[in-house]
Amino acid sequence: MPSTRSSSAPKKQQSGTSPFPRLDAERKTQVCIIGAGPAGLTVHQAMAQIGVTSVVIEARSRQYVQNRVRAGLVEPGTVRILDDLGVGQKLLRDAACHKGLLLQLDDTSARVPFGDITGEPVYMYPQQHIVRDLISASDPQRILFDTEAVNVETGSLDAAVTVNHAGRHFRVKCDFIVGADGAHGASRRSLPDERKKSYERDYGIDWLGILAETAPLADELIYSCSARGFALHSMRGESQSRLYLQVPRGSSPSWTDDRIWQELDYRLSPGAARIRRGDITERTAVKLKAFQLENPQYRRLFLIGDAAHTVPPSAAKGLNLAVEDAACLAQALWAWYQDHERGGLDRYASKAAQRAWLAQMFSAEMTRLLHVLPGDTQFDTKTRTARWQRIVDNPIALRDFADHYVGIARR
Ligand code: RFL
Ligand code: PHB
Repeated sequence: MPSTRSSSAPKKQQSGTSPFPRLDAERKTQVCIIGAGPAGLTVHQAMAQIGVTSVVIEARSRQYVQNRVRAGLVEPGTVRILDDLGVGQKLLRDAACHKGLLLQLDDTSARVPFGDITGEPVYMYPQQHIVRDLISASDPQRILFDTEAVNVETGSLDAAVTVNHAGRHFRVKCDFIVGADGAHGASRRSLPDERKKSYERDYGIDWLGILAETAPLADELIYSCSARGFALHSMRGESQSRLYLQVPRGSSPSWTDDRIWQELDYRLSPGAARIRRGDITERTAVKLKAFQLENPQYRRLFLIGDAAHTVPPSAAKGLNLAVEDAACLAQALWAWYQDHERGGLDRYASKAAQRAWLAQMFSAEMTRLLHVLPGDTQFDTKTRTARWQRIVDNPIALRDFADHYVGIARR
């Protein structure tokens, strides 16, 4: 990010680009962002700081996006980006700082002191709080909630997004479109067939995640692989636990609360005491899949975050990549608006893809290391054990694991 708070002589906002006092006219903005998730809102905040007009189009309500339970683990690089944008204060005040994790395989466990190894901690702070912080920092008129992008057009000189607000359609003309609308959004769909080339891996299992009103049973995360599969112990503050179980594809609805607690006890023991049960206030089912577009740019459309790549949540990289993409694109847009320098925009796609592939690689490794996958044989069990032992015993392997976990391997 071009230290956006102090950037010299940014271009002033163009006149006549006020946000949409009436929704039925054709409107203009410099950058039209689709999606008010962490990726889109980070670009929006960065644009506001350099005096470039942007508008965010969000299909869901403000209430919905501010309460959507998802990520919790935030890398130090992400914290720095948010802090540079002036939205890191609450995170730095409220987040728990973690310097280690427990890796457990069957009945053996080892602590990975990634904080001591890398000099960097990770932060536990709910994704929906990052979303709230970013929304609170922006001009409310410039985020159009309950408004869906239905058509994305991009030429080589200009671009436009057609949106639907309460059944009325209108068109937003812009210089650039940022497709930050997640894995199922309109921007990925709008790519011409010849630009849709992508790479995928489906691990054939799901995660069932719960948020429970019970104190975490340890101060640090526990990643555990038992003969019956994976479990993760995480937390949201001092009185809520965030717990995940590997479950067969599509089976989440059939898991009763009682069965979830029993299975968590089994898979998280013996490295941890039994979990005190509490009310389950939220359940999430996630398919363990990876996806990446070959090229996240088409003319004046730039895809960022989950729209460009989704990673399985095993290594907690999705939110962090989303914010990183946003910062990288914001810097390129800044150079363009400042000096008409287009090198950054031209390089965005390959830089973002390269970083995302490193996160894909580590997420795939964590997924293999910690899950019993369909079709696994005793051979896979043995190689998993060998890999686990190598990370635990070998300082170079441990260092590499720690570098990827805290995100410095992508810098
Ligand atoms: P988002 O957050 O999905 O936001 C996209 C937004 O676009 C809107 N939208 C549209 N708006 C207008 N018009 C349309 N046509 C639209 N179509 C969609 C949507 O309503 C939405 O508001 O994408 P973004 O910003 O790229 O952010 C990505 C992250 O949300 C995601 O990668 C992370 O949550 C992944 N993830 C984790 N990442 C981490 O870095 N650390 C973690 O600890 C972590 N844990 C997780 C996770 C994801 C999980 N699930 C549920 C998939 C844990 C879980 C369980
Ligand atoms: C979470 O707290 O939601 C979380 C933490 C670590 C992961 C995935 C999810 O690897």
